Amino acid sequence: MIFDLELIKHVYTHYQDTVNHIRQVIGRPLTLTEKILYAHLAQGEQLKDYKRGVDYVNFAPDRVAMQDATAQMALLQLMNSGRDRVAVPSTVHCDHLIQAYKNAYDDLIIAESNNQEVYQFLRDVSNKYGIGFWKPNAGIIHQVVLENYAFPGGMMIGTDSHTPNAGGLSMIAIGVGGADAVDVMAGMAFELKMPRLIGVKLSGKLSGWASAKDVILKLAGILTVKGGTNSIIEYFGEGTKSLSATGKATICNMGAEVGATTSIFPYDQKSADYLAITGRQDIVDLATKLVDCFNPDLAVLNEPNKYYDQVIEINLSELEPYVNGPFTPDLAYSISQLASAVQQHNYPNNMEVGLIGSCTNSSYEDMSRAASVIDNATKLGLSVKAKLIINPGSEQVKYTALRDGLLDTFEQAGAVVMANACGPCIGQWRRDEVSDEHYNSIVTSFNRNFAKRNDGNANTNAFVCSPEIVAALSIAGTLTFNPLTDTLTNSKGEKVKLPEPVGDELPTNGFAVDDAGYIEPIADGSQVVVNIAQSSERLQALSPFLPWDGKDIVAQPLLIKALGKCTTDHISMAGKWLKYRGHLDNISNNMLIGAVNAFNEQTNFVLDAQTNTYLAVPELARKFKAEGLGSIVVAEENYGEGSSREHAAMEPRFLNVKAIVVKSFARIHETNLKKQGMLALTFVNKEDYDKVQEDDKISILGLTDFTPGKNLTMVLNHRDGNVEAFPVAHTYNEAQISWFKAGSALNKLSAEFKNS
Ligand code: MIC
Ligand code: SF4
Repeated sequence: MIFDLELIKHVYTHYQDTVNHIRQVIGRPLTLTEKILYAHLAQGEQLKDYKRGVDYVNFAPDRVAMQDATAQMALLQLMNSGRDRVAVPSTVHCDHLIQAYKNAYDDLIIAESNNQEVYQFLRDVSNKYGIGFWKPNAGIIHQVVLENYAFPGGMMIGTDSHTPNAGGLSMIAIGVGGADAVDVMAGMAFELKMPRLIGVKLSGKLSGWASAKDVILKLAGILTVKGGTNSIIEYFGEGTKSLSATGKATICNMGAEVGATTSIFPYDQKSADYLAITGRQDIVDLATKLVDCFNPDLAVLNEPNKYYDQVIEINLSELEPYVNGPFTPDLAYSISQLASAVQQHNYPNNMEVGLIGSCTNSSYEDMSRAASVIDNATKLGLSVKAKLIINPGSEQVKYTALRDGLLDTFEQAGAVVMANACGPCIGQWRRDEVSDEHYNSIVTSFNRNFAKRNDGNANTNAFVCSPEIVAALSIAGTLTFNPLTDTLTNSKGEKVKLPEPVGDELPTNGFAVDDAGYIEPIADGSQVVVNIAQSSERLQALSPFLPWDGKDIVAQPLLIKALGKCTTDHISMAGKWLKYRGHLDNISNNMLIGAVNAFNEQTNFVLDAQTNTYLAVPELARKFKAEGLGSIVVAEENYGEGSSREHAAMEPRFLNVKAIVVKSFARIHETNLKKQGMLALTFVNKEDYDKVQEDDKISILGLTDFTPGKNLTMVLNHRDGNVEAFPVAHTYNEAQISWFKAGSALNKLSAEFKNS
């Protein structure tokens, strides 16, 4: 079955004319990104050459996808929006809430029982509002979207930061918070700052141990975790043509790790092959006629420096495998540098667990190449030293890999195959065998490796790499092993070298699946009643946030001044907290518990200056709230990096934090804060961060004249009586200021629906 075929036909009908028109109006050759973005301008939005990195533009995405951990909050907001049916095709995917423990079968039974209430809620709301529902074990959102919904030249948003995965099939796919998704599902536009364009020219061809993943691991080292902020990465050049569609998706997926708004590849034969084998020949027939629309103009290819804001070149023929980490995905070591880095930094060399899967690397090709490494090792008399865990990306990949014997290869070598779900990638991993003091290394084919992310242990050093390198390092059981050059000793005492991985990009016998796990919403959901039990620990109906009181923020205490990296995993941890994603009050108990207090370098231990005692961050915030006080959060660079989870913005809003003042923000998080009616501000002079003291009373002045482009003033009243004042900047436009005044974007939206 092809989803949305009518919609896609509709999108394609005038595509060529639209692109011609855009080129004419803009008056220059177009990049691929520009073709798709401008073809999706919202109704009423003027077609003109928008200033990249400056202008806010309204778009009309074709579809929305949500995963279960973010869908709960998104759908709770949708229920308050005043709308009764989604305006664009939307789906919910149950992938984040299944804990990996024993094996796929047992874990699924436990997940279905533990999460019954949440799954039922998601299903009911999906039925009511006409949303497609992918049940638990159907697969990870981005893999399922790639297999079923992504189409060249389309535009989608998804409540997950790795939504850009669909860029592998030439779709502009952007990760957003739930509030953005609600706008689009409610029939409103999606607002985005016109992104800058980073062109990445790929030449040459991959060979040997190098894989698509290594392109983005290398790029992460070049761009760092904030180098892609407010940018779209567009890949071009001869090298793109040799990469499989799923390999391209891997690269686009992990563009999230450099902060990119999204990433995209041009449409080519590999895209067509993938669409065809996943049952979408009709789309190929249509898209093939529009190849020019789904590729950059020739003039752009000839003079990329003229059309992209930055151009980076990567020669695939010279690419080495990379292993990035620990604790940040941009610490890139090529495999030949890794051994000395391990020694120099004292990373635990004993590699204890290898994990293959996640939305980044769980395609058939990934499984097949990793299985070839294991198979070769077995034939050479080598065993797998580390524990090996596999999470297939979708039921379709799993079913096909099982049919083709790939899963047998893993299992015979001692690997455990878990559910088709996120599992250990998001801390849904019951790793009973190690304590939290245990200093150890793991390698994963995932995309992120922030502290505590996988097993909740701050002493676990997680490294990310390709599935084939995970397999090789798992066989060796050490980080310092370089499969390109080193040998291992087999059961007979012989020194053997692992042959290079080989694999099938696509299954020779096609994909197969018994039950892919999709449930169509009922035609008329108006009678569906969505129940939220008053006593529920997991779900809580949302009460609208209060509107702004019309006053400046005066003399509020500091809640925490965070030191160093403060990702959404630090602000609103996942793992065991995922179960509260539908209950704002309960999940607020994890607010900023992972952030490091700049004054004592401890986590979740902040000064209550009134009583001179130290409390947990949420506890102190609740105390202030109970006393009718607000508070201020101060932090450093790229605050809110990582996930799209809007809980990281809603929790401070709920606990009465008045402003988040940082050196810089990650894109999705900054928008999430604005949407929830929070103040997201940046230091004009980054050194002003140093002036903030633990027992300060902080004011934010200028709100009565809150205007786009005009700085506000932050005043620090130090305990010794000294006062320091300095400017703080913001990026709010008129509409966003109106959200702040209304208390949240949702308040504004529902008021508009009531009045219409
Ligand atoms: C992640 O990889 O961090 C997540 C969990 O998929 C998040 C979404 C979430 O927090 O639910 C993301 O990437 O947006
Ligand atoms: Fe799931 Fe991990 Fe992908 Fe996030 S990054 S969607 S947790 S597999």
